[in-house]
Amino acid sequence: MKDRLEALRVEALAQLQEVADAGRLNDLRVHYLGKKGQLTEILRGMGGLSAEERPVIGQVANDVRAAIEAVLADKQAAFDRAETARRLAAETIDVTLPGRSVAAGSVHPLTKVTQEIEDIFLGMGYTIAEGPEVETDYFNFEALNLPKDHPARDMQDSFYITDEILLRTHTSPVQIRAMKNADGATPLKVICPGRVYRRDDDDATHSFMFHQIEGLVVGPDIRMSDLKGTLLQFVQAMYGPQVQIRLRPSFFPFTEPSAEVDVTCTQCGGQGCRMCKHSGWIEILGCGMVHPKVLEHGGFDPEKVSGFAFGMGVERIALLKYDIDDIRHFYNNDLRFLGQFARM
Ligand code: 2NM
Repeated sequence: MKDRLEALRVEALAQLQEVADAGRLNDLRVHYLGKKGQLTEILRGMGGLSAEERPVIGQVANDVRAAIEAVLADKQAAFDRAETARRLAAETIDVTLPGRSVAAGSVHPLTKVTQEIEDIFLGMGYTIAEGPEVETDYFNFEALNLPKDHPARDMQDSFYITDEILLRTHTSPVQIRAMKNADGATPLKVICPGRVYRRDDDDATHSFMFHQIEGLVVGPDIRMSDLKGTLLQFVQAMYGPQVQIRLRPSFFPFTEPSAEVDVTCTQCGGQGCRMCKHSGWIEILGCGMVHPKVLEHGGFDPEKVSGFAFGMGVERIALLKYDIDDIRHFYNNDLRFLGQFARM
């Protein structure tokens, strides 16, 4: 048995010397040392040995196993090193090559302007409210002091879905909903951004769909001076501390009195230029004191509280801010246009 073990050692070591790849090395490992391998096969005869022979043969078997394992390990390490070297040679990368740039998008200019306006009013303690774009006649007109036969309904031709349902023509219905939700509690300070729809023919300054932001404050003793101070605060945050405002009397069915608000031209500072058509002023929003009937529809007692409201077109603010000449640029999604706002 000792001779067979020695012969196995000689044979195994000779074969291992010849091995040229890791696959063959593993085959030999299994062949000699595996569970059904040669060494196990020989050791199966141990049962027939005497008590004196058994430790001697056991020692020899362990030596043979150790010798084979040592060569296997050496060979395996050599193959591993060769494989690593091969991969290092094959997989070299040029770390000096410029990276492949990822096409990154950018925030749409209308989104940017909307967020800027939102941030200013959030800073003044307002909350933001949103509502449905498909509205009922009641919320879009009736509650805003525009009864069915009111001539002012002709001012905004609407997209009707049924007699009673239409695409909202302004975001004011959201403010009626905000008032009802407040359930009479004051102060209520809210701004409502969103899409609105009007049956206009599209041109450089009109679109059948555009964006509005409207603001509303309701509380005891809210006055026109609060409105004026708020708007001055807003335009100076938006355009700079040098900007002034003026209010011109106007008419809206949902406010009384009503006014249109101009800012000193953001381009020329009031000297007169192409942008302000040489007037020094640019109109940017409409506003007024909320009509008593509108407060009632909102669930407030106009004898106890008052409110102011204002509304502006986001497209108009963005056109002025970025000196863009055509509203349709906002909707075409031409990357050459949109890309210009990536870092503005
Ligand atoms: C404007 C101009 C004036 C306005 C009124 C209301 C409401 F719902 F509180 F009555 N929201 N927005 C308003 C007033 C909007 O946009 C040019």
